[in-house]
Amino acid sequence: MQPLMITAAICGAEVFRTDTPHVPYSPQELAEETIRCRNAGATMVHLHMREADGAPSQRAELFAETVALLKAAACDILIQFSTGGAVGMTVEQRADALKLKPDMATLTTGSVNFGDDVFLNSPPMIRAIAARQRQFGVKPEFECFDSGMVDAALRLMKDGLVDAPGHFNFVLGMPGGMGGTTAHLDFLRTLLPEGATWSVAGIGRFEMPLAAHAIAVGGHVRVGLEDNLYVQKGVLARGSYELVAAVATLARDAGRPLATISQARAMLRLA
Ligand code: KMH
Ligand code: ZN
Repeated sequence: MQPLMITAAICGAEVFRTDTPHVPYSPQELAEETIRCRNAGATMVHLHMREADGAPSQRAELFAETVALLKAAACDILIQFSTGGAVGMTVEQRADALKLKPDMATLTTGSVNFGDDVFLNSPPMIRAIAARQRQFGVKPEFECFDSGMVDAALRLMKDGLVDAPGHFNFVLGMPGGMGGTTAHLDFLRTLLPEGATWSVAGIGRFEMPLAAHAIAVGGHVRVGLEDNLYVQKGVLARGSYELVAAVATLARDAGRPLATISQARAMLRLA
């Protein structure tokens, strides 16, 4: 079994200080939280940005500042930018920061009801983001909220718009998307091409059970305040690092070693 990669999704676009005081907003706070997650065992950080008042943002200047702080602190972690941003953002807003050439960036391969909203990803929008990722040599992580999104990613491969076999992240248990049981995850795994890597991000109460299942069956795991605020029922996590630490403990108990950064680069076929 491959060593385990843990992605820390540290702020997202939908979690605010009114939900938890522990969500980072500024580049300084994002960098400090990333370092705590790295120290707890994270291999990759999934980044969204926030303006000073907490408003979701995809401004390249904020991404650049956060990356510069991580580099200055010699934090050796893979950096993944969101291209999902927040519901309602344009493709131009969502994809601008790809010019900074992060290690990876997300690519959601379909539209999905997102709470009471719609997270819109029409085929032309998906192709435009994929093309910009290819332009800057940024590897996509296929963000799949439903099984049809796996099929859509495979179609992009067939059409030569993205490279096979790819890395997939299954986001499960969000109202409007695919459910968060191990049966849902096990079905999705059957759809992947030979050699693909995958992780799972369980939303809310699905986070840790799906993490434990992924550890057992050879997948990888994403956790963090973007997906779940609680480290135990009713107990707010003091940061995404506590959720990363909980996954690291599950992995240790299961006898699954954590990936080094160079192992993660090799598994993900990053340069
Ligand atoms: N905030 C959601 C609308 C991604 O990062 O690529 C989209 C999202 C997915 O979080
Ligand atoms: Zn995200």
